[in-house]
Amino acid sequence: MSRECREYRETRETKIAVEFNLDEPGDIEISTPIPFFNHMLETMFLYMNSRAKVYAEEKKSVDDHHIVEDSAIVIGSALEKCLGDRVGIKRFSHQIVPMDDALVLIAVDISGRGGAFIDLSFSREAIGGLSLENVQHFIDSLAKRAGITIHVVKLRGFNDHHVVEAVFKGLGMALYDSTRIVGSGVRSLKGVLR
Ligand SMILES: [Mn+2]
Repeated sequence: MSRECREYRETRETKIAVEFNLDEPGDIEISTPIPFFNHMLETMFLYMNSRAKVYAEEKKSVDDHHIVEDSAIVIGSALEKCLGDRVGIKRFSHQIVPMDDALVLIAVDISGRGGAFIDLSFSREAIGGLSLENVQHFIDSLAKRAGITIHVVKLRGFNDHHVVEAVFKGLGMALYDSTRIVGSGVRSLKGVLR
């Protein structure tokens, strides 16, 4: 089985095309106007063991907000569709990810009720064109659209690049792990996960 996730969305502000595969690693091509965001998306998909293509274009140049938000919406929507009825998935995963001085905890539940609970603090305003407030906004928009509960806690770290990179690595690893097929039924007493 190979779960292929695809989505395209165009608004007056952006044009975003996303494809990735939950079961096949491979080439990762990321193209957005934000250098550090490219680096983080590449990191996330690498640790998701997913080949991926993300193309994001801003139709009206404003700042990094629309690209980050809309990319998260499109990735989240592709993931939601490709998980379908969530039959057989492991559902939960938690990761504690070190990157030198940085140590970050990520916990996900593919619950069908999307929400993000994030405890991150930074000393810098932005890195490589990415406002650091948009790290939280990316995770929040992805969680809501994909119907996934995501907790992120910075345990320690003084280098903001390391902290953010540990977050995206952990997110990739948690999304990989929680989407593994471990059974044949829906892993919920309620019987549904959407
Ligand atoms: Mn880096």
